[in-house]
Amino acid sequence: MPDPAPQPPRKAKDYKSDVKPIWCPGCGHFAVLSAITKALAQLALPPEQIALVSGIGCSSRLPAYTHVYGFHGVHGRALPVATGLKTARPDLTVLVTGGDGDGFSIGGNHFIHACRRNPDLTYIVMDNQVYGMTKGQASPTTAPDWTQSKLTPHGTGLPRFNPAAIALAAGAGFIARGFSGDPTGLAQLLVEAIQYPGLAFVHVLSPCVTFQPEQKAWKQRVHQQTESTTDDPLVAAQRMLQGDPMTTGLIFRTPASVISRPDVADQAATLTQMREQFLSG
Ligand SMILES: Cc1ncc(C[n+]2csc(CCOP(=O)(O)OP(=O)(O)O)c2C)c(N)n1
Repeated sequence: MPDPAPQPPRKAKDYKSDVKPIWCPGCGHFAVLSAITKALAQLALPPEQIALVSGIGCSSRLPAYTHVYGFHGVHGRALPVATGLKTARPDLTVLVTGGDGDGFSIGGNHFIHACRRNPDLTYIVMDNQVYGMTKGQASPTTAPDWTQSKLTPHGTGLPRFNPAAIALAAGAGFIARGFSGDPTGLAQLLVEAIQYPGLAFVHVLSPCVTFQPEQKAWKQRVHQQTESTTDDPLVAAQRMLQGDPMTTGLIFRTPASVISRPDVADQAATLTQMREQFLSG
C-alpha cells in the first residue's frame, strides 16, 4: 500500500474562526484557545477531521472561536454528546471543552462515567474556580473561604472538589494539569492528550480576573512538577491528594487504554446499513 499523502503544514491560525472572543480582558481562556490551536497545528490535523464539543459557560464558547466542527450544547452535557459522536464517527478527533461549573457540578456525574467508560476523547476543563458566565458564584473548586459572592457571603465552608483525584478514582488513564499562563507548555500537554488512545483529562488552571482578581497571582504560584509522570495509581493518588494543586505537567498515564469490544465493529456496520436503508427510502 502506498504511504498516505503527507499533510500540508498548518498554522495555529488555520484553526481559529473569524469570530472575535467576547471574553473579558485578561481572561485565561484566550490562552487556552491559542494552546488548543497550536496543538492542532503541531499535529497537522485536517480541520474537517476535528470536532469540538462544549457545554455552557465562558469556557464553553470555544467551538465558536475555532474553525473545526463544533457543538455548543447544554450546560454539563458535553461529555455524553462527545461520547456519542466518537462512537458514531471514530475517525474524528473529538475534543471537549468546558469550565469547572459545567464539568464538575452539573456535569459531575458525566465526568465520572466518561472516565469509567474511557471513550477516546480529550477533555479540557478550564478551571477558574468560579462560575464566570453567571457573574461569579462559587463552583465546586472555589476555596471554602471565598466570600465575594452574594450567594455565599460567609464562603461555602466546603472542601474543594479534587478533579485529578476523582478522575483517577473513576478510571481515567491520562491525567494532566496545565496553566493558561504557559500556553506553550499547555499546547505540548494537549498534543500528548490528543494522541492518547482513551479519555485524556487535561485540567487547566485558567484565571477569571473579573470575579476572582486575586487569581492574577497564579503566575507566581504555578510551577512545573519536578517528578516524572507515573503509571502507578497509588503514587498518582498520593500526589493528587497530598501534592501542591498548583503544579503542572502530565501526572498520570497508563500505557494504553482503549477498551476494545469485538462486537463494536459489527454494530457500526449495522448502523451504516440502517442509515443507508433509511436514506434510500
Ligand atoms: C441547566 C442550566 N443550569 C444553569 C445554567 C446557568 N449557567 C450558565 S453558565 C453557568 C456556569 C458556568 O461556569 P463554568 O462552567 O465554571 O464556566 P466559566 O463561565 O467560568 O468559564 C451556569 C450555572 C444553564 N445555562 N443551564
